Amino acid sequence: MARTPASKPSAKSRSVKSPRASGGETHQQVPAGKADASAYLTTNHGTRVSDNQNSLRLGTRGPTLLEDFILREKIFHFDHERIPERIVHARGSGAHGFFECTRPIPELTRATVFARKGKRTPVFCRFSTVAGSKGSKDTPRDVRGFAVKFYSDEGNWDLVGNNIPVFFIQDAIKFPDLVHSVKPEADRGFPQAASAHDTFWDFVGLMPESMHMIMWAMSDRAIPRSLRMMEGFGVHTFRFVNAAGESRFVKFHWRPRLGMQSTLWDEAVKISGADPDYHRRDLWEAITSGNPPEWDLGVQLFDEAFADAQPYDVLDATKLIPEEVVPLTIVGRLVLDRWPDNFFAETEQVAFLPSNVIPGIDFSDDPLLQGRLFSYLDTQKSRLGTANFHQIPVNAPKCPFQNFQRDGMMQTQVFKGRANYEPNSLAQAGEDGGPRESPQAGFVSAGRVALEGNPAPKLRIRAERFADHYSQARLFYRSQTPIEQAHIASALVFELSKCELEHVRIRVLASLRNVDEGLAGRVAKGLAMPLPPALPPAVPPVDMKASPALSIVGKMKPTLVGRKVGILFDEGSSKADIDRVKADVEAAGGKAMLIAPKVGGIKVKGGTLKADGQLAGTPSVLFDAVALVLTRESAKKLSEEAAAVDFVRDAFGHLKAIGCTADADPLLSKAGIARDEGVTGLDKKFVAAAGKRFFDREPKVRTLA
Ligand code: HDE
Repeated sequence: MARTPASKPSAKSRSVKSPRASGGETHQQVPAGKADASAYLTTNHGTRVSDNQNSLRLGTRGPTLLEDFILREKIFHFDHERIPERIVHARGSGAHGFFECTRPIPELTRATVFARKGKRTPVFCRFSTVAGSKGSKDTPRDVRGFAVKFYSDEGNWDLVGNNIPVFFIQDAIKFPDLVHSVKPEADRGFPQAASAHDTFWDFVGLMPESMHMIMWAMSDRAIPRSLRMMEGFGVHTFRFVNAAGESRFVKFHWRPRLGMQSTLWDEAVKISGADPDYHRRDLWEAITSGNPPEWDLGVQLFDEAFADAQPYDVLDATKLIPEEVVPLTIVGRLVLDRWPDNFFAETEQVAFLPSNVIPGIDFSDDPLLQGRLFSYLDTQKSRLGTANFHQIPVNAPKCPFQNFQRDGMMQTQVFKGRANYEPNSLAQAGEDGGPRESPQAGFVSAGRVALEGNPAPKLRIRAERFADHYSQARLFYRSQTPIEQAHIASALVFELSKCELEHVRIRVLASLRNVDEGLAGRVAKGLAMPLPPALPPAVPPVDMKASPALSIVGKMKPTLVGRKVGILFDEGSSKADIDRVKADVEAAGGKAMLIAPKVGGIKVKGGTLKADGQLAGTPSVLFDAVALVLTRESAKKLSEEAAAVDFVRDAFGHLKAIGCTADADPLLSKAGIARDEGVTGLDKKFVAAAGKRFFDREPKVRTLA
């Protein structure tokens, strides 16, 4: 096993003395004879280091000696600190927590995770964007990964899903094409973390099956306000299998307890400049301040007869089953309450495998899922460098695991005895014979038995029932509120405007006509292009009953819980007003942050006040609502300050509540703000407004398609 430090050294044993040496450099040293062994700086092989500031050289000014094994080991290790980033989902944030079963379902699945009420299973969860590199921003328009590793007592179960319930493609063989098309273009190396470019939309136009997912990706779902305010989905149809071996289809849904919320596009763009780590910081702040985010886990259950009766194929990952047709049963809750100790060791090295299932959970024949069962194991070898990546603590099961696999790079397990094969009869000689298979307790694939006597032919063919590419795209679009439809249309106009190849835009417009004529018309108008003839659909779309659950607006909660309010003040502001707004916000469950032109301490009426953020570096996009506690003089002064004018103009443009008194008028008028119901006083009305977005304001601040 890898050696971990035995115990944390006490602060006392860590005490250092810091003499300065002849070259003026500082040496931090262990006091002679006082410390325990863990206080000493050593090489990776345990040799204590005498000087961590100077390499070994010939004389005082001569060349560095090759003999210096301490220098070489340190630089060698540093040179290899980076590992290949994930090919997709490179940028992510993770957290530990637990899953608690709230409704046992042993009749449906023998997975022990769902065995009894109150049972807790530790988890590690990683959220991610898809297209951007590891160092890219948190708020591009993109799908978000939502991957959960359940460390169950019968092995690890990884539910590796997204925040959108459908996918771009139906067959795994198209995945490299999809990803190549959305990544920075091959010849120029840009754009980073963006789908708004030729090659992506070229691919989309030629792949009508992507159109349902495109509706979701162009909707506000793709610009979430917080990782804590988005839904998650297993996407594929899976199977539950009970102890009697009976199986049912299941789809998994995560529902955020804070409700859903998104940013506006303009806001998301600005946040990426103001705080590229916006979502990571938000998750970190929530967890480290004792407000663990929570989701409910819902399952949709159905059988073969239901599947056969649907006009689409439940094995087609571009389709969903409206929850109005098959309602969700809530079976548990996910709580993320512990930030990782080390980002690299845990969040970067965590390896999710859709092939990680446990008895009680099984795959369906969804061709996308089937391809994923290969891909993830394969990619971990190239990313983590060894077939032993499962031994890294964040990946290792928390239940006992043993088999006859041996050796390989970075083997950390020290196996005893000679049983590395079976069958063996070493036990007869009193030796340990090792573990054995178990037909009763082991994983048995559901439904495989029936196929054995009657193997189906192997074909490279797609089932005809996969052919309807538009009905659900239409369902999604038509289930949105008017403002959400306008956002989808505007997002399409924005993205297609970035496409330089005109024929790419034309084909997408032609495809959109099959989704909704109104939408296609709006996008064409927004591009100032004529509508081309519709693409001939493989199967004519049908109208499905609208599903209000697909819209976000209805799922927003008018609450300050999990939200942040920025309180802008300056010289002469009333401390009493600031304290009151802050207390009101906190009483409503929100977090308040004080913003001022300078952070160190400003004279206000009633004392001196330090700010949490400097105005120029803390724009209003980082808040859900803002309060302006200003005197008329400071409002006048700040109206000459671009950061202050933007602070107010953006809050208004992003449809947020603004609390202020009439003294703030000079700043409001410089920002061109016409008061509406979202602009309140500094009283309780502000707190009530602060949990909302004022969508009615939007047509007044920007033209939507
Ligand atoms: Fe992934 N995907 N994917 N994917 N995916 C990866 O695995 C792949 C798909 C998803 O936080 C990779 O460890 C193929 C659907 C998440 O570490 C890679 C196909 C869904 C994450 C890979 C898909 C996902 C990944 C890259 C088409 C939603 C991040 C690094 C069949 C249900 C997990 C890695 C984390 C990561 C392959 C499609 C979700 C290359 C071949 C559909 C959340 O193996």
